[in-house]
Parts: sequence; structure tokens; C-alpha cells
Amino acid sequence: METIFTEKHRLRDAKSELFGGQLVQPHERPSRAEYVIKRVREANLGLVSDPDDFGLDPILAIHKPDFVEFLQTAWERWQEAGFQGEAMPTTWVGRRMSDKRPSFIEGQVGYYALAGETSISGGTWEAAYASAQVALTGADRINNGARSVFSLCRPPGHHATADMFGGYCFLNNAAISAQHYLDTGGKRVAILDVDFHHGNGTQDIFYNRDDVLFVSLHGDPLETFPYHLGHADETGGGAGAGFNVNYPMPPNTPFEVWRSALAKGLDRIADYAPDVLIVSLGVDTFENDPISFFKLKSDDFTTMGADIARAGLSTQFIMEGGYDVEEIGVNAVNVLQGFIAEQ
Ligand code: OKP
Ligand code: ZN
Repeated sequence: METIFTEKHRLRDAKSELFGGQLVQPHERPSRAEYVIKRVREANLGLVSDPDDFGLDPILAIHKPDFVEFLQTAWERWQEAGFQGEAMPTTWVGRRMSDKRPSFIEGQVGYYALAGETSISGGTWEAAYASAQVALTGADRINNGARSVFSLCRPPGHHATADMFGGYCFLNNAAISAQHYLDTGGKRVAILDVDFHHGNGTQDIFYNRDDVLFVSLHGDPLETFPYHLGHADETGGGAGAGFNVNYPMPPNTPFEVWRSALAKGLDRIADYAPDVLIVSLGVDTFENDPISFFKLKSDDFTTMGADIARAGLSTQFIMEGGYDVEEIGVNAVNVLQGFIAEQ
């Protein structure tokens, strides 16, 4: 399996995450991608290639132009305002408040944020742009006949909506890739999100559409981030009714339980008969992940990959979360090796 990767991910190297009332080094840090690419090479997974540049158009097919312009200019404008730290939201559109966009950068950061932990720092836009190109290049490989590809995206994307950043995400790489398939002749795309956290951004982007099926397995949002979306009764709206499927699960969920939800999700995907399957691959379901509460072991990730391969679909893996930095390389590559052994 070919891996698409660029060192430009390092441009996202923020100092601050708001965690437990303190500013700490972000869990989403450059070493994550370094562990994964190191393991890809050790395991001889296949070719490692730089992304091509598809430009802004496929990003603007998902994200609102004012949001993209905000991401491009936020850090510069924050510094010009004289702030000393990284750009972080301090306000948000609370219930019954106005959706009118503020003009001052401090207000705009709150306007475009869906969560408060994630800062915008120098290089964030450049890294997020490169991450989206890694996803688009993977899609291009599938379009050219590859059975599978690994887009080693960083920063991740599944929390980002059309016009909001947060949860370590800025541009929704999986959504941008899905739309690219549809804009290059695809009719139906399925997205299977196995990250520990609910992919609220991906759900929101495609909620009213039937050309993208979204299936997510995640920690119950009553108990964990993103808290305000991801319940089982969110099944899609309008033309998208029935095309959004959530499997929230409680603390300490073991692999056997998680795997039976995966089987149900894969059945739903088989019924949908998509042209391509995108897997939002987070490995923060691991038992030792520092911010999550499922109990998957390293071998379980191999089984996961084999289960996904048996769907028999052209499959693009897109990296999302996973924070036990020593182990995420092994766990991510186990999924890919499990897939290859069964494909
Ligand atoms: C991004 B991805 C833990 C707070 C963590 C942000 C989590 C973002 C996860 N107490 N808040 O889905 O892996
Ligand atoms: Zn996650």
C-alpha cells in the first residue's frame, strides 16, 4: 500500500492546548506523524510519496470562503492586534446570541471555533493546506485504480465543519477527499470513522445529503469530546435521512463489543454499495491512549484492518487521531497490514 506524506505537517507545532484549565503542549504534536511514518518504513508497507498540489478549489468545495480566508490570515491578524500567546477563542455564539460576524480578530476566533482547546499558531494554515493535499493525492491514486492508499494526514480533520475549526482540526481532509471523488465521476462515497471521537465535522457537512454515507464508532458524547454531537438518534436530514449512522459506546468498551458495532456499520456500507470507502483512521481507541476510554489492544488493530478489507471496496485510509505517541505507529500500521493480508 502506498503512503502519501509530507514533512510540511511539522509547520503545525503549536505551544498551547487548553487542557484541564492549564495551557499544555498539544497532544496533537509533530512526533505523532513521525512515529507513524517511521513504522510505515520499518514495516515495508510500500512506496512513500509526496502529495501533488490540487490548489484551493477542492478545499472550497467543502469549506466556506470566509472561513478559509480567516484561517489564512488569523495568525498574522492576531499578532498585529498585539496578543502575546497563540490565537485561542474566549467567546462563542451562545444560545440566543447573534450569528453576526465580529470584525475584530478576537471575536472572529470565537466565531469560527467549535471548541476552545485548539490554538491557531504560525504555520497552522500551511500545514492544514498540505494535509488536505495529502488527502486529495490519495483520492487521485484510488481514481487511478489503486485498491488502497494511506493518506498520512496531519493535522487531522474530522472535527472541522464547513466553517469551524476545533478538536485539533482545521480543514476536513476526509470530507474534501469525498467531495473530490464525487466531482471526478463518483456517485456514492462511504466514510467509516473509527477514531475514538465522533466526527462531528464530517457528519455536519454531509448530514442532509445521500451521496455520502457517514458511519461513526465513538465514545458516547455524553461522556467525552465533542460532547454536543454524535448521538445514535442523529440519522440524517432531508435527502440525507438514513445516511448518517452513529454507534456511541460507553467507557471501557472492549474490542469484542466495538467489533460488533463495526460489523453492523460495514453491513450498512455494503447495502449502500459505494464507489469508494474512506476510513477516518484514528487509533485513539487504544487502551493506553491518554485522552480516550476504549480498550483496544495492538493486535485488535490488525483484526480491524482485515474486517474492513473484507468489505471488498477501494479504500482510502486518512489519518485522524491517536495520542499515545510511542504506540500510534504500530497501531496505525497494524490496521493497514491487516487490510493488506485480507484484500
Ligand atoms: C481530536 B481527534 C480530553 C480533552 C480533549 C480535544 C480532543 C480532540 C480529539 N479531556 N479535547 O478526534 O482525535
Ligand atoms: Zn480522536
